[in-house]
Order: sequence, then structure tokens, then C-alpha cells
Amino acid sequence: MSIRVAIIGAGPSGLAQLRAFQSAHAKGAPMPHVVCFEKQADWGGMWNYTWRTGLDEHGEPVHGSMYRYLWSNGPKECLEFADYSFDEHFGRPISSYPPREVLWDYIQGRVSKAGVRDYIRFNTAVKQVSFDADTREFTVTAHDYGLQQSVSQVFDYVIVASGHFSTPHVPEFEGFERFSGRIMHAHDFREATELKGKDLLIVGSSYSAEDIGSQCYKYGARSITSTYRTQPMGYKWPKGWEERPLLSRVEGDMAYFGDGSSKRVDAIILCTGYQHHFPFLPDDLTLKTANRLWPLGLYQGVVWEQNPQLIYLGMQDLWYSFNLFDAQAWFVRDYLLGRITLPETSAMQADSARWRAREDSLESTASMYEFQGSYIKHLIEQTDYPSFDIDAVNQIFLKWKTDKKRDIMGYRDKSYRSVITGTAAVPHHTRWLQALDDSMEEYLRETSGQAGVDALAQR
Ligand code: FAD
Ligand code: NA7
Repeated sequence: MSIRVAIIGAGPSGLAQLRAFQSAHAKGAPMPHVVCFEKQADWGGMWNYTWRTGLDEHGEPVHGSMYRYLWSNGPKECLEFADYSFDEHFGRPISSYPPREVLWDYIQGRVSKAGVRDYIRFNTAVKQVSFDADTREFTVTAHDYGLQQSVSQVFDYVIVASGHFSTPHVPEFEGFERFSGRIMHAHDFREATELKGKDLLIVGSSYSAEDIGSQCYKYGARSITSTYRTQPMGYKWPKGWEERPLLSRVEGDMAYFGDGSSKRVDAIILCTGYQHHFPFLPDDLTLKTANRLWPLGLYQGVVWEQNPQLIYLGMQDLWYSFNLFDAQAWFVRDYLLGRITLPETSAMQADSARWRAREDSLESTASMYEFQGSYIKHLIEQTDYPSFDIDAVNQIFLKWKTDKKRDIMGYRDKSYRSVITGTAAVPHHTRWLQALDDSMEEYLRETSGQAGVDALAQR
């Protein structure tokens, strides 16, 4: 009997797993009995935009944290699939920082070609996973909102690919309950134009703070004040954007900061990160970690050491993304197909401890993406995932960081060369700061005139 595998989530990680199984199957390996449970109506995970916030149409927590007008915040050359290039998908060079919809299209292109959609059970939210130590089987219980009923199925392996940028971490500051404006977490931010002409306070100093602040600046916020706990982002911000030490309290519409200064603000966005949250798992199977490069408990970053029939994908803090999920998915596939043997638990733990010690010793930003690159390299060496020049990708990350330091509002106008095809990206027709329409139609139309529209119509 073929092994029974449940995948929870059809985002980039879950889709990488489906593609990994299909690619081995195409070369003659047995296809396991796979069911991919996806609570949304479509695939693509975070990249499948929703206008909704709070609860979705079924009363489930809205998964999406992406907002309108979101463009890739890293070069596409750093996340390109090694088995499905941007050239193959778009048929011509595009720019290095595409908008969300364009990347969603790219993600879909590979899995449409692989023909794996039928393995996905959409509109079906996993509610509970239990493990029977005697039979060594999992029971996955889910609610199918299409059928409007609860369903239970038994599996040999469960792969958790439900993402970790969806359940917000929401700290409270003194005076919030009496603040006269809007307070929201980045998870609920959607439409930058609602802040046009407004004075905005952003709490946090990482990717969301930087990108949501930049968006709001681009779409006409009057001023942006970002407040940091540990260290300022330190970019050369445009006029109207300043960084202040941590917010200490709010009174009415006044915000007070650690250095004694104050500022009147209309709205507050908490860009304070996310929690790894797995409400469907029992405690002893639940990964508990901060957002970091090497969460403990996962052999090779994926196999739950205490019960190797449970797998987690994509749980690391991300520098690399789509290609990282691929490297993990191919490794997991080969383990599940019996091509890779795991060592004893103690040896798995010792291996993880070594990776963790390496992570703890990292000091520079460059050493962090190099660390993640070396992890990917290590995984790829164990499978037939097409190898690619990870050192060259690290160099692109380095350029990206330098470009941001030089011009935080202009770094998305830069172009890089694909390490997969060697193709040089073309600069986008409009500078990012002026490109207010982020639709794929606009993006492709003007990149190559009528040919772009025709290509779009044919897909
Ligand atoms: P997700 O994309 O989160 O997908 C998880 C899937 O699991 C979802 O489809 C969800 O509906 C499903 N799911 C969850 N719980 C259940 C359940 N109980 N039952 C059934 N299904 C369930 N990465 C980049 O590379 N470049 C970027 O520019 C970039 N920008 C980002 C901007 C924002 C605002 C955020 C939040 C993230 C960004 N990321 C970016 C990171 C992004 O999370 C990854 O690119 C990628 O989406 C992670 O894939 P995943 O499949 O692991 O998780
Ligand atoms: P991150 O990268 O986890 O960053 C969280 C930020 O929130 C970070 O600057 C934290 O400051 C800050 N934080 C957390 N708690 C607090 C409190 N209590 N007070 C002040 N500041 C706080 O999350 P992001 O949302 O930026 O990025 C996650 C993903 O979404 C990423 O892939 C992006 O591409 C989009 P710290 O530095 O710890 O002091």
C-alpha cells in the first residue's frame, strides 16, 4: 500500500511538496496517497490576496497578511525556482521586483504545469490532528466548507505547511484603549490610500515596518514616524519620515516616546511580527519558536525529532523563500520515499544543536543569508533538485542590501541577473515610487507593449 500523506496548506511550501512528489513520480517513483488541505478557495497561500480582515466568509481567521500594492521586497532572482524559471513562465525578461499578483501567477504556473491541483481539497480547514502511538497513524479532522461537514482521514505522515506570518503578535501600549484614531496590526493592513494626508505611527523596525511605511509614503501619507524597540532601521528616509525610540504611551492623539519626545498621530500600525501558531496540533507535536533561522526540534529544519512522521515546512525566518521551500520539500519527499534514512533521535538532536550554535554565532547580516544559503545547499546535495549557484544568490542579496542603504525608495528600480538562466532582468517601465497601479496587466502591458497583453490573454 502506498504511504498516506496529509499536507496542511497549499501556499508556496505545500505546493513545493506537491511538485516534489509529482517530479519523482514523473521519473517512475510511486506517487503516495496525498491530500493537501487548504482552507482558502484558491492556492498560493499568502500570495493569494484577500481584501478580508478578521474572519473569512466561513468564520475562519483570515490567513492573508499581504496588502494591496505590495511588490516583492527582495529580488526575484533570490527566490527563483531552479526547475521553473521566470523566463519559462513569462517568455521574456521582466524586472527584478515584481508586484504580488505577478509572483502569484509565477507560483501558479509551475504547479499548473505539473498538474497537481486535484490533490488539493480547497475550502477545507484542518481543525485537529491526533497521533495514535499504537498504530502509528495520524487522524486529521477538518471542516469542508464546500460540503458543509466535518471530515476525518487517517495518514502515515502529516506535513505542516500552514505558514507563520498569519497570526499577529499584538503588544499593547499604555493609553491604547483611549486612542482617538485607528490602531491595527500589519496583518489587517490592506489599503494605503486610506492613510493619505494622515500622520502615521508605525511600531517595529523590521520588514513590515519598512514596507508598510514605504507604501504609505508612496500613496501620500503626510508623515511617518516609526518607533523601534532594539534598533532603528537606519535608512535614509525621505522628508516626512523619522525614527524615534520606543513608544512609551499614548494620550488622546498624542504619542510619547522613550526619549521624551511626542508627536500627534492619526493612526497606529503595529508592525510587531507574527506567532508560529498551530491550533490544530496537540501540545507534544507543536513547534514553539520565535521567528529565527534555526528553530530547534526539527532535524534538517523539517523533521519533528520527537516523532519523525510529522514534518514542518518553511518555519524558518526567511531570507531565501521559494527555493528554500523547494529544497526542504525535495528532502522530505526523498525521506518519505525511503531514499533518505534518518539517524537516531539523539543524533538528529545533536545535528540540530550544531546548526543552532552556528546560527547563534552569526553577527553580520551577510552571514545570515549565507547561513541560510548553506542550509539550502546541504539539502539540495541530498536530492535531485537542480543545483544552482547559491554563492551567486548571496552576492545578489549583498547588492540588494547595499542598494537599500543607498536609496530605500529606489532600490526596487535595480535589476539583477538570473542565476538559473543567466538572463538579465529589465528595468521596469515606471520607477517604483511612481508606479501606483500594481496590476499584472499594467506590469506586463507596458513591459513589452502589445506582446505582453497577448501573452497574458493566452494564459
Ligand atoms: P503561506 O504562504 O502562509 O501559506 C500557508 C497556507 O496554509 C495558506 O494557504 C493557508 O490558507 C493554509 N492554512 C493555514 N492554516 C490552515 C488550516 N488549518 N487548514 C488548511 N489550510 C491552512 N516572501 C518573499 O519571498 N518575498 C516577499 O516579497 C514577501 N513578502 C511578504 C510580505 C508579507 C506581508 C508577508 C506576511 C510575507 C511575505 N513573504 C515574502 C513571506 C511569505 O510568507 C512566503 O513567501 C510564503 O508565502 C510562505 O509560504 P508558506 O506556504 O510557507 O506559507
Ligand atoms: P519580524 O521580522 O518578526 O519583526 C518584528 C518587529 O516587531 C521587530 O522589529 C521587533 O523588534 C518588533 N517588535 C516585536 N514586539 C515588539 C514590541 N513589544 N514593541 C516594539 N517592537 C516590537 O516581522 P515582520 O512583520 O516585520 O516581517 C515578517 C514577514 O512579513 C517578512 O517575511 C516580511 O517580508 C513580511 P525587535 O527588533 O525584536 O526589537
